[in-house]
Amino acid sequence: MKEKYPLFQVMGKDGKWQDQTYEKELNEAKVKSLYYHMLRIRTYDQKGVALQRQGRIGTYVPFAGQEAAQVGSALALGEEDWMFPTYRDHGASLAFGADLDMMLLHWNGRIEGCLPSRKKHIMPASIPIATHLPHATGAAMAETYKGSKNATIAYFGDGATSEGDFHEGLNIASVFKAPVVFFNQNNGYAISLPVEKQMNSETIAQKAEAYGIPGIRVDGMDVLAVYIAVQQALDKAKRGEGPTLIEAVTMRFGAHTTADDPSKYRNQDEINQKREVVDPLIRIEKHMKGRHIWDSAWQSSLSEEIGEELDNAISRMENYQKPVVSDMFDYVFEKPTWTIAKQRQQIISRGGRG
Ligand SMILES: Cc1ncc(C[n+]2csc(CCOP(=O)(O)OP(=O)(O)O)c2C)c(N)n1
Repeated sequence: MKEKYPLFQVMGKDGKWQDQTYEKELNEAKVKSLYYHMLRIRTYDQKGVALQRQGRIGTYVPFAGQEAAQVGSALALGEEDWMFPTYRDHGASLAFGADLDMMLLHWNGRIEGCLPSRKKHIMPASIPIATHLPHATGAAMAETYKGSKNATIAYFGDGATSEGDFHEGLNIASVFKAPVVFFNQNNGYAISLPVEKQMNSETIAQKAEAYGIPGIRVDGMDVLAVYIAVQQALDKAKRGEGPTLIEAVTMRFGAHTTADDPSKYRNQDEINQKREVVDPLIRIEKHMKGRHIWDSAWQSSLSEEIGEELDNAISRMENYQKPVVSDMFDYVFEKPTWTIAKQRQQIISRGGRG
């Protein structure tokens, strides 16, 4: 099956052109923008893990290693397209235009950070695995009924493809030719379960065959290839030619979440050695150097600007007004159940700010 679904690459592992067809489109400005967003979300992710370790935010979901997959896909979207992310795709959301302050408030456990994005069509991150795939199909169908040309992208992991909702989402999208791109990030693990134990399918892309839609396998460490593959799938969707399943083969460098200890199920030394070789930021840097569009002064000032932006946003998060305890209960159901109403009352009577 790997021969039938070859890995699409625009850059080789050494950063050199593998496929120069898209050279014009991947001009200096575009490549610099892809690099900027990857560096921004890498820095944000490092700070996220550090903040959690220092007890300054709650559980955090790292995505280091998946920056090319997340940025390449997000930057291929049109202004009015819809994004359905999971808990791990906050890098993609930020690259698409999610509000940084709200994102940090979300990780800080604040209700204000859970409100829908004001800037872009970004749905709240799905914590249940794959339940958002039928929703994404529905949103895509709604856009068609409205007569718009907006497409939808739905993110999910390798583990999600074992869920019933994956099947339902893809099948209905295929039957109704919904303008949706199913963007899988195969990072090799569903928490501690390696993909080889998750399924007997050699690839995830081949699962598209069951629904009669195209399946594409792309190197998820190659930001240029991801950008091109997603853009082509979105264009196809917008032409009314239906959905595509894309498998971006990638790697999660860190833990599943900060509540996970990956050393229990994989060899950290091996991972650390491997990440040096496959790091998507190093790959695009090599590519840019090869094209003589790398400028270390530009990179340093970018790095400084991003650090400052993040430090200021973190300080705003920490100086944000104190949380209201009843927020924990008020947004579960439209009308609280008696159990929730009782818990709310108990906390407030113990001195919580209601
Ligand atoms: C419906 C459902 N079942 C189980 C879980 C518990 N759970 C949280 S993350 C996870 C693994 C998901 O793996 P994958 O889809 O590969 O995505 P990744 O975390 O690697 O991005 C599971 C089983 C859940 N959140 N939702």
